Amino acid sequence: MARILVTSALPYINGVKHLGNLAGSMLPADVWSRFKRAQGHEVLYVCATDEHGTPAELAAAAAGQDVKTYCDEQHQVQKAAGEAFGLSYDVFGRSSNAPNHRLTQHFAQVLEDNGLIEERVDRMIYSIDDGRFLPDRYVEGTCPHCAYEKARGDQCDNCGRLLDPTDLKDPYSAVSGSRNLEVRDTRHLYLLQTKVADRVRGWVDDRSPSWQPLARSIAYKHLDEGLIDRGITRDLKWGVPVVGPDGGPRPGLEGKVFYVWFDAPIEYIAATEEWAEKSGGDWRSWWRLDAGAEDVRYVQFMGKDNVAFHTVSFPATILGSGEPWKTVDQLKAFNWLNWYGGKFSTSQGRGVFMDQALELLPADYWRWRLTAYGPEHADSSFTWEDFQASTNKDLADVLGNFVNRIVKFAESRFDGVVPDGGEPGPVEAKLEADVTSALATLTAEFEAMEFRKAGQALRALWVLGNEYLQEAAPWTAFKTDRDRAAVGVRTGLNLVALFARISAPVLPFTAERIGATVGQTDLSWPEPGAALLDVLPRGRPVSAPEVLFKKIEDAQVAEWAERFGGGE
Ligand code: B3M
Ligand code: ZN
Repeated sequence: MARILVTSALPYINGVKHLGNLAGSMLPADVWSRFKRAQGHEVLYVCATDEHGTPAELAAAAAGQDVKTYCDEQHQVQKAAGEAFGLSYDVFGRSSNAPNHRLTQHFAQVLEDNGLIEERVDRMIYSIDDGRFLPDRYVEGTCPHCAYEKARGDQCDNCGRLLDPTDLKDPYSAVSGSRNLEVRDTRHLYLLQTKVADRVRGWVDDRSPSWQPLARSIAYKHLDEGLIDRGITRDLKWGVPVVGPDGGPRPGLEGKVFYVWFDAPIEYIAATEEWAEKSGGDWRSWWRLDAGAEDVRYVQFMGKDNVAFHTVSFPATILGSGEPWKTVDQLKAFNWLNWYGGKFSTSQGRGVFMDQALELLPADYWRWRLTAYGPEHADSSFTWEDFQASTNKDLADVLGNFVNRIVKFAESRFDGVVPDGGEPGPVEAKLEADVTSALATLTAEFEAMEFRKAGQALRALWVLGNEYLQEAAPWTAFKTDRDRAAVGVRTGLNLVALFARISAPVLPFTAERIGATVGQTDLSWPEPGAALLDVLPRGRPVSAPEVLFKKIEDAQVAEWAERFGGGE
């Protein structure tokens, strides 16, 4: 029994997330958490809405709401969408809640006590027409590196580089579009990352050997480019206020707040505090090395654009504090899910969003597609045609058909119970060997967080079931050798129970329904070497499911392509 802390990148509050966000962080975090829980480990999966910064302010303004009201509403909307997708987080916190305010201010204070924070007068873009400074996403313009014309002040969506608003060429205000901008002086806090760069590199050297190449290469790319001192405060109203040592306004920085990327990762810890407040759990035992967290394994899931913040910036905060905080052990990064050839976009409403997806089909259809064919080691595209294929060929034809066929046959020919009689023969012995080895592969792929490979290994097990039925053909045997047919049906029903257990991390809703057909409510992960094909008690009633997966018709594909756009 291990203690495993799982976090997925915290979704910005600015609207329901699209399938790309889901596929690259929350969904794999959920699948893996479910896998680990099913093995009997103690898992704490922490997520939250990331509610500060320019994304929140801009989205609230676009919705015509004040930021607080907007965040209150959108938090509930995202929480509901996540739950409807089966995301099994133990807590879905809010970075705007009190624990994160306290903890963010605490980190800033200890960093300052350690000589790692400095006040500097900055030259920042000020919009004369808007009457305000334009930090981060408030300003857009042309990327100095790749010439993309809609780069945002904090990061270029095209080349992924982190930017400073003053880097942009031909900048304009994202609020008003005004180009009537000037550079003005404003005072800010800087985190002296140059002073902790060696420590951060040492930490990455220590941790990254077990990371996959994507995360490791991004981390070193940023380290090799050289860490620079980083402004960690902003001229915004909404956020964690900058305070002095006494907790009151800090002279010279009144009315300023911390930068969203400074407080957001701290929310991983603060959300755990929120969890503790509700559950009576001990958040320190997950996060403080001096309170039991040495034996915690900490795994983070995120899209590749977030890796630099998690491998360099956040560690700079944590290591710079000099306090005994738990840092990430395993970091699993994902590439982009594209919408046909192009990008999903929240701001432009391009693609399918979590709430819309569930209006079309149940969560498990999407969970399968996005896990087994997700953007794992390379960017991948979502298309309606591929979605139709994976649903019809994998879920309906292979898994759904198998379960339906064997349970129906048990109903019609064996009084709707797990039949007694007969002895397993060579066909069953071969099946047992094949299943055991395929299950070992599946377990190893999940263990290694290789989700696409795990998906294929899972499908391979479902296929073994179909092949077995083909060969054992209990419907034919039934006419001449009832015992032989009984063995075939019994073995098939045991496979149904097994499929419920091994499909549960990816298909939690359907797995329960599949399990219910043969009375298998225990969906724990099978132990290696355990007997698998003759464990259901003989005589136990079984009952065929309602259709498990409906095929997607060509007409639906045409309708959705029309409604959501497609390969334009
Ligand atoms: N909200 C960015 C994103 O959703 C950001 C992640 C924060 S993780 C601490 O891509
Ligand atoms: Zn760029």
